[in-house]
Amino acid sequence: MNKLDEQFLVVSNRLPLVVDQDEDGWQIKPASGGLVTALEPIMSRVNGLWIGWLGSSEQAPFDELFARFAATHGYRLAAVPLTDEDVELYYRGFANETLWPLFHDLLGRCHFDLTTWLHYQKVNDLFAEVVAEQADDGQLIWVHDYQLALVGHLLRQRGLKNRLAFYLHIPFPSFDLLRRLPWKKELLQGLLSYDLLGFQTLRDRRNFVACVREMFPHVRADIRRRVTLLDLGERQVSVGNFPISIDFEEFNQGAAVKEVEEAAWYLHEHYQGRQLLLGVDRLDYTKGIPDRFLAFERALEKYPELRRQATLIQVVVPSRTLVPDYQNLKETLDQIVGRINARFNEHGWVPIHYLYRSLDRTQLLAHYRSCEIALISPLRDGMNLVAKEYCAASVEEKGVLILSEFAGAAAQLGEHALLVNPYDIEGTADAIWQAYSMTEEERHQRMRQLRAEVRRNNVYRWVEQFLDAVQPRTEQLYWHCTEMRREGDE
Ligand code: GDG
Repeated sequence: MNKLDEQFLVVSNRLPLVVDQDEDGWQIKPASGGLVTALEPIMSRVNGLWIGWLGSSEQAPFDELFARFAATHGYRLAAVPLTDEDVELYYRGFANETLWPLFHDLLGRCHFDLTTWLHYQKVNDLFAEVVAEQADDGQLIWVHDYQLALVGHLLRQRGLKNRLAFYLHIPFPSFDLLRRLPWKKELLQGLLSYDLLGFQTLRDRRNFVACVREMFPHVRADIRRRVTLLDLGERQVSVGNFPISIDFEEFNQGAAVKEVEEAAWYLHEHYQGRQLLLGVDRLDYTKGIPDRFLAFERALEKYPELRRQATLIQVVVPSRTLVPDYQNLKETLDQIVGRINARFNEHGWVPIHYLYRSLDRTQLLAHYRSCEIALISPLRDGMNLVAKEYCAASVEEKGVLILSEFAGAAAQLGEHALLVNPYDIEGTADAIWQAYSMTEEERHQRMRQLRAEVRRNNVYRWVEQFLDAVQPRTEQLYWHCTEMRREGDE
């Protein structure tokens, strides 16, 4: 294999795959999800390697499955073995009960526990060991997300000289929040071992730079450039914001196929000409689902015209089901939906249709295409790809996007969406009414602009911009990205 074809190594907590067994034996396929959608096309073009945890301890014949995967998908996989204890302390513990709530500004949900922090370091070290075994000189190593902040530092400790890049998919908090973390210094030092750090928004990037300046006053920051340069004396670190996106055409064309059109038509028939509001989220307290239900309830109270004329379809995809906070959230949602539906239900109209499961792709696209309003109101979100997917699939250009000002996506889509503060139940209720009563002309005009934005700043541009900021530049990777982006633009 051509050496140049192998110059990309991606590391993420989970490997992007689903393994299961049917009557034909073991099957392996790529998982769905933002990061996979974003990176798979470039990985297969440059024959990359993806390293991560298998996500379960199933005893599948992984050597054979990985070989089959590489042959069909054009890139290789390598697994980091984690024990149940690792998963409990590193993943469920420090990553999801400390960093996740802290970085989403939800301090009250944070647990600060020395045992989980020590285990976080141990598992990051395990990842670094596997990466060090697999990496070739000259390869760009791109580590993803908050579970693996220390991997770069641990690779440097092993003497690796490769270019190291890191991308944070979730927000980065202000110093006022980060200072609560007992191990903030170690965490920041870990991040400063990368050569390039990428954040979703300008606000995240500024928060990071401000935290570094507070904790390490000797670090000089040149903030005049498109990418901030942090001068640590012996070396420099680039810090940029690169908003992640989607493959616009995949959703645009996918939503236009006959099967989806029929499913969309059927969906509307079922709801008898009402306007449909749509929420699609993983079960997560950051997504603001209870507040959204309360805002919808308030809208029904305040604007009685909505009764029998509007239905909220809320899809909640089960997630982190073993973490107590998530189990409690599930119960809260069941209760609120039950209460609101019992209060308003009349003549066969049920205000909230709550689905606690994921939709298959055809159904997801049909929901995006046919729902008149998307109600996307996270309390805090790194980006929120559902907002972009909704616009890309809105092929009739009649959808209205209601979007939280605390979603990263608001920085790009805020001008033509209806922005809401999800903590403001009254304001969100008013936005629901505004969306419901919006003229067709205004809907078209706003949605056209939203779609143009997502089409232009698609996922290929995200990868291209990120790789463009890696110094020295990885010419071949960059070339592939530019090609892919051009094809996407056409
Ligand atoms: C993290 C950050 C950041 C959802 N329901 C179904 C379904 N989905 C797919 C969507 C979308 C993905 O899941 C969710 O992506 P989000 O961006 O909304 O949220 P997180 O999972 O929290 O992702 C986030 C992201 O990383 C990328 O950087 O934007 O802020 O938290 O792609 O389509 N897919 C199917 N059925 C469903 O029912 N098939």
